[in-house]
Amino acid sequence: MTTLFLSADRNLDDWIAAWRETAPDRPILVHGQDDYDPARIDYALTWRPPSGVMQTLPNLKAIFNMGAGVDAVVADPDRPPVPIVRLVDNDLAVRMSEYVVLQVLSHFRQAPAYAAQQARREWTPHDQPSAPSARVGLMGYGVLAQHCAPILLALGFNVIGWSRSKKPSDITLYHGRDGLPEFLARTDILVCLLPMTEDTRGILNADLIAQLSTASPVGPVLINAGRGGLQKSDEILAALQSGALKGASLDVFETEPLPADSPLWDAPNLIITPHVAAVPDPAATVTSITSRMTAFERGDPVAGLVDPVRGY
Ligand code: NDP
Ligand code: OXD
Repeated sequence: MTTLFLSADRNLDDWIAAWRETAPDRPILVHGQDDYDPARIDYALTWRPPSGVMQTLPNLKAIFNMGAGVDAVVADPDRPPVPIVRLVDNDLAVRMSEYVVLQVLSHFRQAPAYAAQQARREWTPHDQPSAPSARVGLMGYGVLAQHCAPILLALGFNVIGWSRSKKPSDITLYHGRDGLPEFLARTDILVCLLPMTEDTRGILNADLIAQLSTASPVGPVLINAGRGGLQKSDEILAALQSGALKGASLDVFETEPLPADSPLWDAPNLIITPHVAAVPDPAATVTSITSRMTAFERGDPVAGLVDPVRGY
């Protein structure tokens, strides 16, 4: 079974090395580097695949994505109608939890304010609420958010979630558009871990921000590690400037890299990171991908199978 590495913009060197080390019995070819016969390709291993290539692979059996978000794969209208498998991996979940906890604590412990004071050599303590008084709302309660929740709970935060469907959960979980207003009204620090779909595009906007709780002295805060297309950047910028948002962390942007002339770079209390919330480690990740290829070949259940209608 031959796998074609297919990415428009990811440096694949580490992935290729990890693959050759971990799965020497599974041949790989790299689009853009190797000459190959399209009829030989059984699997595509994708990250933001260049459009038009997958449709040239007549014997493609499945698409395995190098990331959890498959929006760039689903967006290719000409891809063959084969199963898409997204990345579900413990290493990725741990990394996302690190990012989320770092950002929640940064805003909760008023790190941007103290950093600004330090630059001015200013010594001014601010009142610090206790963690149980702050409510963290996990928007999108999937694999990654469910890994974050117990860590935030262990720190003492109140944690609630919002998902598309109703499902059993250890935390209070709201669902669907009907459940959104109550979820937002009970959220001081919003963490968005939604996938990018037609339903979620632009959901992080002024209207949503206006519905967040203003009860906590450290909120409302918005953290987005999902996808840039979920956010209306100009509305987030305006909310930061007006104080409607006390702080924000954005890891993802509609245009990446974020252009140097974007006004977001100068927004108050905004922490910008360059889409690094959870970057999969190839060595750790190749095994989880190849083991799911094996499950797929045996006809066993495959974790991370994407529903092409839902788009995630
Ligand atoms: P999952 O598919 O496991 O979880 C997605 C969650 O979002 C589910 O709870 C789902 O609801 C919910 N959801 C989807 N659509 C809607 C909707 N219309 N309304 C309400 N809830 C909705 O994904 P992961 O947790 O694995 O990953 C989440 C996203 O994080 C990825 O899609 C990717 O975009 C992003 N990501 C970003 C990274 C970074 O470095 N910045 C790294 C890795 C991922 P339900 O449970 O009902 O299905
Ligand atoms: C992902 C990402 O979707 O890295 O995994 O953004």
